[in-house]
Amino acid sequence: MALQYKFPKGFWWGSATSATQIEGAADEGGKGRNIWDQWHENEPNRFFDGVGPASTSDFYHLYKEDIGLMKEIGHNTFRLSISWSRLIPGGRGEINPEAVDFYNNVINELIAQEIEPFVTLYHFDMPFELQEEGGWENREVVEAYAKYAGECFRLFGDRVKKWFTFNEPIVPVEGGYLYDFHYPNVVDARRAVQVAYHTMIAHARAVDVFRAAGIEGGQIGIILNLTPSYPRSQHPADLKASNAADLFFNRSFLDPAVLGEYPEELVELLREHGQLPHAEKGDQELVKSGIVDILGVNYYQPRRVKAKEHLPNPYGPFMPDWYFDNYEMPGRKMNPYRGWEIYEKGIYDIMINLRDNYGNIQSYIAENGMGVEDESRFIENGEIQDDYRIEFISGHLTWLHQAIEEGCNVKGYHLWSFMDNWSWMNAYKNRYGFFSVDIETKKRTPKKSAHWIKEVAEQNGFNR
Ligand code: BGP
Repeated sequence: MALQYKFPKGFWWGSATSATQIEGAADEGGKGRNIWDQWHENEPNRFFDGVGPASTSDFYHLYKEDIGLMKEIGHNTFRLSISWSRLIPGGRGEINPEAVDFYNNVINELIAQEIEPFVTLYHFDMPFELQEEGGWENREVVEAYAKYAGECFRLFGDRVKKWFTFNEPIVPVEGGYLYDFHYPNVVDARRAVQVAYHTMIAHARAVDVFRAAGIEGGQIGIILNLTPSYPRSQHPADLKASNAADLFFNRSFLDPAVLGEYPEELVELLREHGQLPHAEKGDQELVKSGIVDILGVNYYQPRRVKAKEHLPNPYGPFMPDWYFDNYEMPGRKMNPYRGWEIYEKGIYDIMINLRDNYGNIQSYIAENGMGVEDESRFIENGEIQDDYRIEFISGHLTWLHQAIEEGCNVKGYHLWSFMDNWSWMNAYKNRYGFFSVDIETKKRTPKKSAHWIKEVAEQNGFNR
């Protein structure tokens, strides 16, 4: 019998992770320190249960078994990131040979198992020494990053063909410089804008270096958490609010990465408030040269927006959310175990937008997933019965399938995440994996969704 939702031949099925969240071995193998190691040391109480990044899920030691499990559940792709502070402790200078061995072993094992590595260069993990120099506020750090990227292409580009410069670059801007959930815990919109701008410049420099490296069959992209912005109503004030949120949180990276330039409206808004970042001569051309081949899309939840009810103090410091309030739409479907909205059609709306306004760029779902607190309450016969996750994934895949039917150029799906992992300040609070991880023993156990995705990958589709 024909499958109800059959995906195009060659569709990528896999899951996504990042170095700091899974590797552990934070002080092993010659790794340097990154901002997470340091922040946890300074303020352990800001992390859920006080748990830091020291050992996480221990992929550093268990990668071979993990890749075996990926194979078992039908993955043909796996998304991981390289830890800058592991490869180049301190961020500049000598390469750490133990890190080269580790990443070579991981990549070779993936390829031996016919699992395509999708590799991110930067997933929130600034080497601490470079943060001390100002991190992304300092243009010299951009050059250090370009060198690091070049080393990655040189060392691994013969085998890795799908590269991504950044994961969710807006998140360190929001977290580190606006809303206090990433180091360095600054709240200053002017500095946030500079950090965002330099991140994009760093992206463009890495793309330049990538082009110069001439990696045969290689493609380069960026991974953005595109959060569709839905207004409360069609009232002009709500529309304006929703447009502003879209400009700040989506288009500030999407437009330069895919179209090679910033939206004029965004530039105007910043100019109006005297918030334009410091730029250098030649930057416009540089941003143009950073146009990507491929785009990774992370989608968890939409942003519902209404016009600001109380006008902000015009004499206070400028903040992007001056322009909108979040709107708690009555009746919206919520993830009862995490508090985020679930809106499956958002994934379709993102794809239609990319098709119609961004040249139908080749894209992948680089993250989509459902975080759940304390999944042990769902154990039956020794296995977590995560039917809610199966429902979450299939709901999103149904809309992704619809987008593909309508001509969208989306080629794969990565669940966040392969296994439960350490999630920044939330540590192990929200569990996302196809496999659960006992954080003491590091034992992996498949959840019901692991068996389900195996079948989906093997049939290249599913019935609902
Ligand atoms: C995304 C990040 C991931 C991961 C995920 C889940 O924004 O790219 O690194 O952390 O969010 O987040 P949380 O554990 O806070 O639910």
